[in-house]
Parts: sequence; structure tokens; C-alpha cells
Amino acid sequence: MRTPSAFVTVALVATALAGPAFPQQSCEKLKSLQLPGIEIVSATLVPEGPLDLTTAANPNARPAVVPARCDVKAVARPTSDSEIGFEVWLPPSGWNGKYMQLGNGGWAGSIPLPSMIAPLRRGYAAAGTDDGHKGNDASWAIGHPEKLIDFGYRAPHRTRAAAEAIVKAFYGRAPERNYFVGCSDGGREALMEAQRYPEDFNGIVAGAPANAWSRLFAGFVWNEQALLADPASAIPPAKLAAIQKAVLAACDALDGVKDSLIEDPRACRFDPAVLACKGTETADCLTAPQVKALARIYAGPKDPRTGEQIFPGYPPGTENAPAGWNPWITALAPPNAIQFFFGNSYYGQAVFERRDWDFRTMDFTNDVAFALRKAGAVIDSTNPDLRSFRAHGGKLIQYHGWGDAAISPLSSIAYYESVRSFLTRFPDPRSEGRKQVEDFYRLFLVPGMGHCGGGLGPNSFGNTGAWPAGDASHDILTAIETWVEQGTAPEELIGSGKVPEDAARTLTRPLCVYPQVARYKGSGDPYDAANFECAAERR
Ligand SMILES: [Ca+2]
Repeated sequence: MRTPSAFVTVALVATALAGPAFPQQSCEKLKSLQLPGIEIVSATLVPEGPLDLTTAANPNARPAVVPARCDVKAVARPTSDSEIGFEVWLPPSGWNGKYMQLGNGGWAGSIPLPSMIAPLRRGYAAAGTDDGHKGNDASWAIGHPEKLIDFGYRAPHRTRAAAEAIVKAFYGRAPERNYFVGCSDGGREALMEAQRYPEDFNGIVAGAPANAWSRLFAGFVWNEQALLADPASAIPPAKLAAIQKAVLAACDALDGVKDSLIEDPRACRFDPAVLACKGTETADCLTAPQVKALARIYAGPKDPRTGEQIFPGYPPGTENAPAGWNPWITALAPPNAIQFFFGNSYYGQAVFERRDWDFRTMDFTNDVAFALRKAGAVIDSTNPDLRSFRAHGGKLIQYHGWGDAAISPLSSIAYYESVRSFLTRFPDPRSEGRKQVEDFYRLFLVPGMGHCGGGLGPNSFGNTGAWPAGDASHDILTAIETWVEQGTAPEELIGSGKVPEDAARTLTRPLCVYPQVARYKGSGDPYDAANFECAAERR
């Protein structure tokens, strides 16, 4: 068996030679690599072939063909209660000299293998972690504060450090660039890394971040209470089409194009009362309790004592979109009631650690404050101080769909603005004005898009992990690479998708750097990005 010191020697020699990015040793020998607090479970050279991607949360996942890789499975145990599973995939040939770590979804609990395939195909060494537990709820958190920390921030950070050592041992040198790409919980992890470990990554893509976790999940319970306030409050899926239609009638044309997409729903003033049934209840109208529930969902949770907005409500316009409000918001019965599941698992299991916790007891003044102090202190990634990340030269791209029924996109704006506000007190002499933030952090809002993808409109721009095969110049993953490696910041992305009213047609649309919006030039095909420009204000 090779000793640790022999590994160090190999690494030093290879570094000195700065040789090509080929493996300096066999994959199998990584099994005997000695790293403090890390157990290498296996190191196996796997030929290209189908990989089983089923997990507890996704038991019906189809297998995918994955390129050849040196597959390193490992466990990190930074505390006696830790069991952080992670996996590193190393290209046996054609390594691009870089590392990409992929984020999780929901409560994590499995390694995000599906997201690791595209980076591997692109030549990256790719890795992901299960965040320190198995399974997709938060029952593991009861009585395990160290596991909560592993989930909150330790697992991605430890994975990053261990993966670098594994890459070094295999190729003889460390990655030249390090990237983190994640959406939802992965977006939370992405911002956590930028805030807490600003030197870990050169480039970060944070999609639809669940970074204000405690407040977001309070919103889930808020919706739960709104829809179950009385038996007549529930909003049946059959009524979502009428709601969306009424919203679009009021707001679609505000952006200059009637296309069933609302470029900036903040400009939309929609009163749910217009849907009130005039006589007999039908699928096209809402009863008084349903109007009240809908208004509460749009408004979002508020502290009943101070009136403070705990978390933003949901923008109107995609209530009936695929994977939209049903199942995210309005579904009431398991297994489809996603927000109910998340709200109850966080407040019941992670915050109060009581299996019998009842969402009806939620006190939006004291319980949210308690959550922020307790679990939120390790899970929430809302710290606006990105000075160290900026000083380190880090670049951050964030995106969020305007039709996200899981996490209100207004939350992304709130975090971005909090960073901007914070940094005005600490100006970087190399930047001016608004560029203080834009020089390292840009936010893109996507009209119609659902949670991390899906929904309506221009919802495809490399966000779902698949790099476009052809011209990728406006793809988000190419954008972060270009920004980090060439210093050129993205001025716009191009999203593509289906025309909402004609699924047989394709549309493209510029996605603009917030706070700019895409403005129709006034002539030409409104489904062609060429006929739009990113502008500071709506006309
Ligand atoms: Ca429109």
C-alpha cells in the first residue's frame, strides 16, 4: 500500500512539472489516500454506461448514461455525530483542469449525481454531497444539532476541501478554478459558501436560493393556514386557470407585449376580489373564503404584532403553469402537498424537534424569531456581507423565475438589494455606483419560469444542468466561466422555451441584469430575442 508521504512526493513532482491534465496514478490507489477526518469508501474506474439515479425522494428517476470516470465515494466525519457522504467524479482523460461542485435540492439527503453528469461531460472534476444525512425530510435533525450544522454549511465546505485533495492526488495538481452551481437548497448552499467560505469558489451560480430558509418556510406554514382556515378556504386545482387568466387580463400587456408572460410582476396590481362568485360557484370564480386565502398567499406572511413582512408573497401570473401552484402551494393532500411537507418538517423537526408539532399552533411572531435564532443561525444564508468574496475576486450569478411557486423571486431581489445596501458602506475603489455590486454579483429574473426551471416562457438557459450543444454564448454556465476566466461579465443571457399560447412554437427572450428589464422594441416577432433590448425602465 502506498503511504501518505509517497502521495505528497508524487503531487509535488507533478506540480513542479506543471504537466498535462492526465491522471498521475491509478484510480484504485485513491482508496488508500489518507485525509484527516475522511474515509475513502471506494475508488473505482467506471466505464461509460447507464447509472441508476433513483433516490428516496425520486424513486422513479430514470437511469442516465454517464461518461467514464474515476468514481471516489467517501465519508467526512468532522464530529462524532457526522456522517457526510460525498462523491467525486474524475475524468480519466480530458480533464479541463477545473472543479465543479453541485448543490442539493430540498432537504438534500442524497448526493446530487444527476447534476454532476453535465460538468463531467464538459471535462470537469465534479462532486456533490448528501449534506450529512440520508432521506428527504428533517427527522434526522431531532436531537442532532451537529447534523444540522453539517446540513447548514459544513458538508459543502468539507466536500470542497476533500475533493481538492483527491483531485491533487489523482492529477498531481489542484484545480485551477473552482465553481459551485446549485438551485433551491443548492442556491442556499451557493450563497452560504460566498458568505461563510469566500475563498472556496471562484465562480458561483445560485439559482432560486432558499437562503432565507426560516422565513421562507414560515411562508409555507402561512399558506397552509390560509388554505385550511376553514374547509371552504381550499383552492381547487380546477380554479387555477381562471385565476391566471384574470391576472393576465389585468397585467400581461403592461410590458408592451401580450404574450401571457409578465416581464416584471411587481408592476401588476391584481385584486383577487374580481374573481368573487356573483351567484352559483363555478370553476371560473372564487367563494369568499377562497378570495381571502388567495389574497393571503399573494400578500405573504406578516408578523401579526408588528406588521413586518416575514417573507414576500408570490407574484401573480403563473398560477396554472405546469409544476406551478399545484402542487407547490394549493395541493393539500400528501404526497403532493409540497409546501406543507416542507413547512411541517422544518418547524416540526428542525426547529421544535417535536414529531407532534401542529402547524395550526404556529405563532408568526415568536416562533419565527425562535427559528431564526436556533436552526436559522446555521441554515439561513442571508448575510449581506460579501466583502471577502468580492476581495477574493469571486463572481456570483443568481437567477430566479418570476413564476416560482416554491420560493418567491422577490426573495432574490431582497437579498440582492441587501448586499447592495450593505456594500454602499464599503465601496471598492475599483468600482463605481451600482457597479459596486454588478462588478462581481449579477441577478437575472426570468419571466414565467417556475422553480429552477419549468413553468412558462424562456425557462431554458443552461439552468437545468444541460449545457447547450451549439452556441452556448448566452448560457448561464458559460457566462460564469467567461466572467471568472476572462473577466467579461454577462450583460444578458438568452432564455428559450415554448410560446405559452402555442406550445409548438419556440421563443427566445433576453434575460437582463437586474434591475434592467427586457423591453420590446416595438416591431418584429415578439418571440424573437432580437426584438427586445435590456432597458433600465419599462416604457
Ligand atoms: Ca406580456
